[in-house]
Amino acid sequence: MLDVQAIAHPPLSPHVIRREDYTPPDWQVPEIALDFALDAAATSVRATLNVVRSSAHDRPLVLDGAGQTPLSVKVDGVAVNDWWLKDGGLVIPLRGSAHVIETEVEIAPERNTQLMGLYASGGNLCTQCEAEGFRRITFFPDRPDVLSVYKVHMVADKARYPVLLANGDPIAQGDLPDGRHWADWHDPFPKPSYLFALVAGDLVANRATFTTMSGRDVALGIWVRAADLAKTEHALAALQTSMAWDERVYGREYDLDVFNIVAVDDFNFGAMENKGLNIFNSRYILADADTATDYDFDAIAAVVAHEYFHNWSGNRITCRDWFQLSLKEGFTVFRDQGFSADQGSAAVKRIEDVRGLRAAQFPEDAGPLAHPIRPDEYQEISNFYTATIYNKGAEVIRMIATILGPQRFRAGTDLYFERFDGTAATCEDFVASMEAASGVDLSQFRLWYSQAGTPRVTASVAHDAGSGRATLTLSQRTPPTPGQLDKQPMVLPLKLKLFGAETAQTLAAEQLVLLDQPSEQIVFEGISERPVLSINRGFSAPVVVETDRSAADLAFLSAHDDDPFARYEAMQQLMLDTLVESAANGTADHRAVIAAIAGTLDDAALDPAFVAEVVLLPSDAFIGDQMARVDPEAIFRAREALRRDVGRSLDTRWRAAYDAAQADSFEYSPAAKGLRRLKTVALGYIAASGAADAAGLAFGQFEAADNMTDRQGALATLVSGDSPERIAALDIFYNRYSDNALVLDKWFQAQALSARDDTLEIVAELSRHRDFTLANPNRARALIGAFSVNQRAFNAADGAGYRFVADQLIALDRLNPQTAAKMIPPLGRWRRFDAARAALMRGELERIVATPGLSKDMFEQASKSLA
Ligand code: 0A1
Ligand code: ZN
Repeated sequence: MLDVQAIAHPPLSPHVIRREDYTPPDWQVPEIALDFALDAAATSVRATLNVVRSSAHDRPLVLDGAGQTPLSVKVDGVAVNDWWLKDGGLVIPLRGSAHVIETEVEIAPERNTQLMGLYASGGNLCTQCEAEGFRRITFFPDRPDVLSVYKVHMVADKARYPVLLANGDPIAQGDLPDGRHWADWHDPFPKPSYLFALVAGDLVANRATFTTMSGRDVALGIWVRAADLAKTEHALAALQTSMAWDERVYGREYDLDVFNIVAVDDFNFGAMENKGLNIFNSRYILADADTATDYDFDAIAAVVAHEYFHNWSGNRITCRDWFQLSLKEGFTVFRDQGFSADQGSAAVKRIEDVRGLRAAQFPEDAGPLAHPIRPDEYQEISNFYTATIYNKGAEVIRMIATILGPQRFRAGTDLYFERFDGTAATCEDFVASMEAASGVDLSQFRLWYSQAGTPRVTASVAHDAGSGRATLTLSQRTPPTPGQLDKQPMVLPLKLKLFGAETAQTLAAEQLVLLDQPSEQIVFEGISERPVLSINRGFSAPVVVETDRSAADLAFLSAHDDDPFARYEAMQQLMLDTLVESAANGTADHRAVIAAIAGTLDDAALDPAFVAEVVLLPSDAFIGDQMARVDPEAIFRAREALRRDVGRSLDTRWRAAYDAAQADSFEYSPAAKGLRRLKTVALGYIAASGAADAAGLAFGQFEAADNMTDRQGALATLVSGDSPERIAALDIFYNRYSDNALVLDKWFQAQALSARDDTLEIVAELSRHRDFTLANPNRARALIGAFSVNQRAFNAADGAGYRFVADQLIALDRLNPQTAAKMIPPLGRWRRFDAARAALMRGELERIVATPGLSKDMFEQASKSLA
């Protein structure tokens, strides 16, 4: 069903919001009382706002709104007619310095397909207010620097909605004679409207108690449908672990008596940190061995931790305006990365995070949608929940931590929390706290907040054997990005070390170099043998490093470097050099890669989880990122040829690794996860080798699996092939899980990511499947989102992949603009392709921009992608 509110603001004359135009709010709202008569078809919302004029001005009160008409407006208890609507908002002239404003509106949650504001999901009612959803519920100054204490009264049918939750603490509840019941909640912490939440539903809780560092008991509850209760243990354990971790690592204690999490099936993002009432996409809560992969388990713990950590980095200290989004998001991602690193292998976690950064953020920084982590302007803020704000933002915090060292960094975060608790702060406030606590001058470092684009560093070492002197020359350059043609040199913290090429001894111990000039030389004395450079160890700076290291030197580092990330990186570079050459020339010498992989597999001292990461070839997309022009077919052929060769040449080793990784029964532990990972990687190489028994082996794994990791790993191998086992596995999988939406998403996604020639036909067919719907964001992303990152199928030379995705996004935009707009970037990569593909991609973007009734979300993404 169409969402009438979506149509209320047609785009086409884009309204640009600029950071430099920030002015403090004219009116503050220290208190708000909300009264909801909840019903899916028609919910009445009465709001009572205590408003206070912020300074000596004569401007009226302007409350944001989106499509509602007030049923009544009262000022100080008296109904008034002197108000008007402007841009969806409510304008009320007021005389005094403080007033009580009452408004009443009616909204229709079941018609809200945008999933912003109050909406229905699976028969329950829930809210999503970040960034600007609260204005779809009631008239309010919907901006993060207006902090209010909220009282919420809810009334609803008791049979349909037996559970009524909101932020803060429960105050009272009771029954009404007409079959309805009511509940009152009160949140004592002033908060911005984007952190408001309520839930009404038929839910049950998995409960526990957490005792905080000062001895207070907090009642924890994870609320789900009764049938899902058994799948909440992992999330509940992760919540308790996160709470203890934040006390230990950052000294942060939880501050309310209850902490509730609700899982919902229809959600635009991953989860939301509403004060005391987190609302989650159910994929980041529900897990058991039969339905969730190890990746899912890890992601659940990371997202639970992320949202919990926001209680301090986001809620107690929020953002002054949305340009400061990375203040809470970059810092909180950095915090959740640290948490996850502490739960298992820190090395593997770092590799995964960097792989994610390179897959999502580097292309963004190199394309038409590039923006600094603190943007200067936006049309639709929902489009700025990006890998740049989140993941590059986290890398920027990580660099500060690296430059300051652990003690001074902790002193800096303590000072930040102390100085800005209870306020709406800026990125500048964070950096200034770091400087004040450490004495380190971060003036030039601040460029990381204002300059977009990924810096490129070149590094080369010249060695003079006679004098024993080695000279390292470093230089940096940041490519132009839209609106920023000239870049200044940044501060790049580069951890580096020199090894002896013959002896493998350390010639120069690890040091942290702060490269802050366009170029610099560092001289090492007493270097008696030819040095091999290990640089950007631990990925200490989020940059691209170009070196003149030979294949032999990279192979050497892949075997000897004592920094696990650098070791992985050397292998990646060796593979990339080989693949790029092969994609360009149609062939390359595979021997160095094969030998290096053999050496890694033979190294018994290595953690299997780490081995599994190191022996994986870079993705098609990342190979393309290294090339002046992306040729998806050539890349695919080069990668398949290398996979086949590695599979065949090391067949015995893959089978040995595969057999060694068998486990008696499922266990979720870092060691068991590592073995499962290596097992499926080995299976992939056995299949790539073309071995006659590969499909049988995969099908055997599929059938025997007592967990989703093994089952999905086998399915992923089978779906790219052409065996009878492929059809059988897809059928079995579908029938077994046809009533489990999260697992069906995996079924759709596996087929969308397939390397088969007919993937587009299969995906188009699946888009008409009775279980496919664009109305559920997880399902839309599983099929359309996954297909658009399938480099070969999406970039089919005739443009059919582009057309299919554009058709789907145009349809999705009518329901859910936020989710549709997030899937525009693959079409915006046209500059990286040949003229024919570029024209086809542009054609689809132009068609999208010309669509009548297009949302401003889509308009911003598509029009900027064309520029
Ligand atoms: N603050 C959340 C992300 C989030 C943003 C917007 C949303 O609107 C649909 C939902 C969630 C986080 O960082 O987890
Ligand atoms: Zn967040």
